[in-house]
Amino acid sequence: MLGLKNYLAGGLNLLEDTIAAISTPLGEGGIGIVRLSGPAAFDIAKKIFRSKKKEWSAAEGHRLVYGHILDPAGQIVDEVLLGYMKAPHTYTREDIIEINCHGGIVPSKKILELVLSAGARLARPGEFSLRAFLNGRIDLAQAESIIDIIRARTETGLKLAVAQLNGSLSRKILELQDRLLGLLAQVEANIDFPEDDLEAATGQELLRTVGELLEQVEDLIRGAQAGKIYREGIRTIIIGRPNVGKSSLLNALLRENRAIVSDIPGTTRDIIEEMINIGGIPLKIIDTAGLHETENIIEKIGMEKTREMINRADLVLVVLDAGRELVAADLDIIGSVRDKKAVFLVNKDDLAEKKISVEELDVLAAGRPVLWVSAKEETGLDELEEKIFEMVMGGHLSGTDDALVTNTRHKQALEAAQRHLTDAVAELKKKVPVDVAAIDIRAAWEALGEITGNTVTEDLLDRIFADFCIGK
Ligand SMILES: Nc1nc2c(ncn2[C@@H]2O[C@H](COP(=O)(O)OP(=O)(O)OP(=O)(O)O)[C@@H](O)[C@H]2O)c(=O)[nH]1
Ligand SMILES: [Mg+2]
Repeated sequence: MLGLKNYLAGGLNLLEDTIAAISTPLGEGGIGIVRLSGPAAFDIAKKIFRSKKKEWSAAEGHRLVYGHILDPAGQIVDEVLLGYMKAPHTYTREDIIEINCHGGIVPSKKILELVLSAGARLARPGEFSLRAFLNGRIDLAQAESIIDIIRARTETGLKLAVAQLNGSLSRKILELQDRLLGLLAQVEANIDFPEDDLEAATGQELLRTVGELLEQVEDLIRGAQAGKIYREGIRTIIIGRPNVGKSSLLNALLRENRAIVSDIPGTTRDIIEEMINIGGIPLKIIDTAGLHETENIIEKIGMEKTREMINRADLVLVVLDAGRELVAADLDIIGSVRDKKAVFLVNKDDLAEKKISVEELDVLAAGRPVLWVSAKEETGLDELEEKIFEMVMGGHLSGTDDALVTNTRHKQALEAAQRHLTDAVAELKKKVPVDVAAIDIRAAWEALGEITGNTVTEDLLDRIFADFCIGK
């Protein structure tokens, strides 16, 4: 809360001036939108907009008017639809004007220039959303979910972000904070009437409630792993000797011919990255150059890159060729993923003659799954997708809980709260005076407040909103 006051006192007149930005991507499209928010939004629009019919009045609010944007010389700049929304029922809770012009770089830039010379200030990235937050329309977790909605890569990611925008996480956090505050009030009361048996009784009750709240915090942390996966996805790398069918496998999973496939070993030289969706998880799938002994300098560079990528991958798909016996290069590759989450794929399962020993491979896989697939015939791929989902989500999935924590910042705040509550439990068990434990309870309350923004600092706000796009 102290942070917010600083923010407002920061000399930026944050909420007093009227901000403007182009809210649509710069490029050619059907419509471009220049958006204004702030007390002078209507006055500024009046200076540059003429409607054909009657005068439009701000008092009506939430209307679209047809008309033209004119430059100071009275020349028509573009034909537009102007949307005006009266505070407080708007995105920022301020007066908002949205000028819908023809989608193109020049019209929207020209209109933005006119708006700025008529008295608006260029908005910083995320400043519309920052105002929505500062004006109390949304809390911080909700503001952050807006970026997640924009950046969602699968429907599940979108669903989680929308739930967060609707306040699913915020409600849970506020409930936890409320109960912590209740405990602090109890401790206060205790200090005023410091009778021994009352203190002991309070200590017992605190211990029980703090323990319960700690469990709830830990539940949220457990869900965060799954949430992070839905939001950020999984880096998956396909590796194997040349010609085993790595690129064919990528194409089969993508269901399109993305990578060049040929029977010449060494076909793939560059790293190819694509996104696929497995049960709502965005998978960044990376095809690589075949790994083998070579003197070819270009191939060597490709392989060096592959080795780096293996280290950074969350999951490795090791591809083997059913028609060829395992050789030293295969064993090297298998050795290089000793400590990684991996699936072993014996490709070309359609070949009549199999040269790979199931038993030998089972030993080498060391408990990790071995699947027989054919990229050519597209068999075994459903099992592969199921296996990947299971490996990635196994142990992390807490049902389809709406209030899944997806954001690393939120997870860190929860972990801080967890540490403080754990300390409080330890102290209460040692029967320290309750006001000592109260210090940790208060710290946990503050840590949780960073999620919704009721105990947030200016730095944090800067960091969060800088991550937004301009015009949002
Ligand atoms: N029979 C059969 N042939 C396959 C299968 N998958 C791939 N191939 C063939 O194997 C050859 C090599 O396929 P690629 O996908 O280019 O192999 P790669 O592992 O990407 O090879 P490099 O990029 O050279 O490392 C091609 O001739 C493919 O048609 C399969 O499931 N069955
Ligand atoms: Mg290839």
